[in-house]
Amino acid sequence: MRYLVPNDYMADPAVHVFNGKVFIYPSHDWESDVPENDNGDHFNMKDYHVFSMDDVENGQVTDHGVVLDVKDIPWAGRQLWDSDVACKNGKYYMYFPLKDKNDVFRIGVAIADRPEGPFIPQSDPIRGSYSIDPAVFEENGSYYMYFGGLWGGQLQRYRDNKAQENPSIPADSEAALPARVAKLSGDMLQFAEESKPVVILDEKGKPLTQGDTTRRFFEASWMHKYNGKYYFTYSTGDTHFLCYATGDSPYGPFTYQGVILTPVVGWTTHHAIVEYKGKWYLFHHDSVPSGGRTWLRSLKVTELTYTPDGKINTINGGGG
Ligand code: FUB
Repeated sequence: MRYLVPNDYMADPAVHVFNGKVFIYPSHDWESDVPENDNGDHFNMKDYHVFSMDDVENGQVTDHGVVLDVKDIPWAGRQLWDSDVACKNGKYYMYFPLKDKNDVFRIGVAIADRPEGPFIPQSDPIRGSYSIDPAVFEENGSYYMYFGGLWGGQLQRYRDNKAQENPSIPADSEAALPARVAKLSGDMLQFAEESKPVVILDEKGKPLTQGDTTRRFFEASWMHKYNGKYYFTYSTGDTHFLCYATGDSPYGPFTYQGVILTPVVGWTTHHAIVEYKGKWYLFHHDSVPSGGRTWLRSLKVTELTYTPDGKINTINGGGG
């Protein structure tokens, strides 16, 4: 286990290997003095840095500085949350959730010529985008964006891509509100299709219910492929687990498999899973260095291992 940026607060890592190096795209936490609430107003981030390294376990971590600032985003309201970056034809596309001037989360795009940025934002968010935590997975030239997050992430304001007049979370006995997935357009700037639900089934083939709080989706989607299987990984939010579910297609359905990381110190838990130089790594965050302040989180990395039958060995997060 290693803290990666000990001199600043960084969270929500998205991680990719570009040009032979590991690039980390985190949220940039800071003390903005906004009081803590269930809406997540205290996560009041206003810019992004990019980090890179060529040795995960011991190498130097290079800070490429501020690569996108909220003041340069034409449609910005507030709160730059978890982003991700995808590469296509030598261009790098950063996808970021941000509240617009009406305090509604949308997903924006910013473009760079290099993985370390700087990223230039488009003038408007992706049409029809909503909620938070975009994560982009590429396969055979198709790019799939997973997104969504409950509570302050506003996913409960929508059903099947339509805004609800009276937002609500499903009853405990109903199917859980799922993350969403949509293929991106050829120019990487829009959705190519209506997003679809990322359904997670239990061991009997039934969708997890909303009341199944230690297993159902809350936020922080990530996708990776291992031995031909698609691993959809996510946070259970208010129960603080990172979990995984596997399937045979990027669209799912996925079957719940287990816990990747037990709770950390801090409320949120968020991650990326990446293979580099023959090993798999879990990048995540906790609030140990800030003394448990949930909005001041620190980036960590640890090795992630699989059993011979493709199960992920559970890692101890060290929290309560
Ligand atoms: O950083 C703000 C939010 O906290 C992220 O978007 C969530 O995934 C959680 O980590």
